[in-house]
Amino acid sequence: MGAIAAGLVACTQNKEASATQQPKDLPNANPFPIVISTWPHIVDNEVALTAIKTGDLLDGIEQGINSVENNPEDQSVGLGGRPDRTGIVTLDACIMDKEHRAGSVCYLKNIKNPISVARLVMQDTPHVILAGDGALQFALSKGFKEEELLTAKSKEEYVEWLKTAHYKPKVNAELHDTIGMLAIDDKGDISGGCSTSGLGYKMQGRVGDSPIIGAGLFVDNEIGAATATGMGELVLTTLGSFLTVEFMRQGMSPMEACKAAVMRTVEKNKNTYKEMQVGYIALDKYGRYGAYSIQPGFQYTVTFENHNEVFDADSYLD
Ligand code: SD4
Repeated sequence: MGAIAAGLVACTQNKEASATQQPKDLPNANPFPIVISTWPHIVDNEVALTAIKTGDLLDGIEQGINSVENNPEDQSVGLGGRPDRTGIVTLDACIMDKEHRAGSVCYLKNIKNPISVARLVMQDTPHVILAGDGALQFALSKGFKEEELLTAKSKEEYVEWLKTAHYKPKVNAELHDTIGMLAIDDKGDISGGCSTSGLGYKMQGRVGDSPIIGAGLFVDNEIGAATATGMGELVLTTLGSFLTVEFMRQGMSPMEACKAAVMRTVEKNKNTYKEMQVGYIALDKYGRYGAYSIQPGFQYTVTFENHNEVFDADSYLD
């Protein structure tokens, strides 16, 4: 078995991996840097990897996520994101770095790169979260330009949706709303980011898990990082990314930790989880990674030198 294949089996497919398995026992770790992201993001992960190799870790996270935010064909994030039920695109994003600093924006309108604004909140303000008009004013003061984010395609779908205005949030491989990205550089430092237009046709003013540190994203450079996708309300009420990192702190592998966090969601939402999707990806200090979701169909992308691949996450339901 090749080095890469061995690492992948150990990290993503070994459902039976013992909770006590130690990193030193793992065969052939993959080369650093490593970038992982929720959903298929081959091009964007490659952008991140290149930026990490030529610049630094945070540049990689920011530029990788910018690559999705700038793509009008991607209706999950930034330009072209699906609007709320009043037809307005509102964006949420957060970033967390190896120094345990964090920045976030919520309910940001008309600025297509919320992850970049979140980075500046982290670096240039005494705060972690800026919301709404304050976030917009801050972005403008930093030179960001306002633009219409609702593309013709997203508008057309929204107008169609208005005919019934039936709200049933659905998250699957075709219909998802978030990129969460985690990376470890060649020094073994970890950072991550998360950006979203939130659930399509959400109520006006709704903010999900994605900009909330501990819910949509958490990084602890001593342990690892995790990020979430899916029904934000369920991630918020279990602080799922924080929980996943804490499970890794207790000795679980990334995949085991993602599974344990999903199981917490299932246990706490016994009557509703069958209709809901929540998925986590995680990366640990040793470069191991894993993912798990409630429903099948959650995919994630793993990228390192000479390797860029989309995987199906294991899931609780078949
Ligand atoms: C939210 N977690 O706003 C996001 C949505 C998402 O794939 O991840 N969709 O609740």
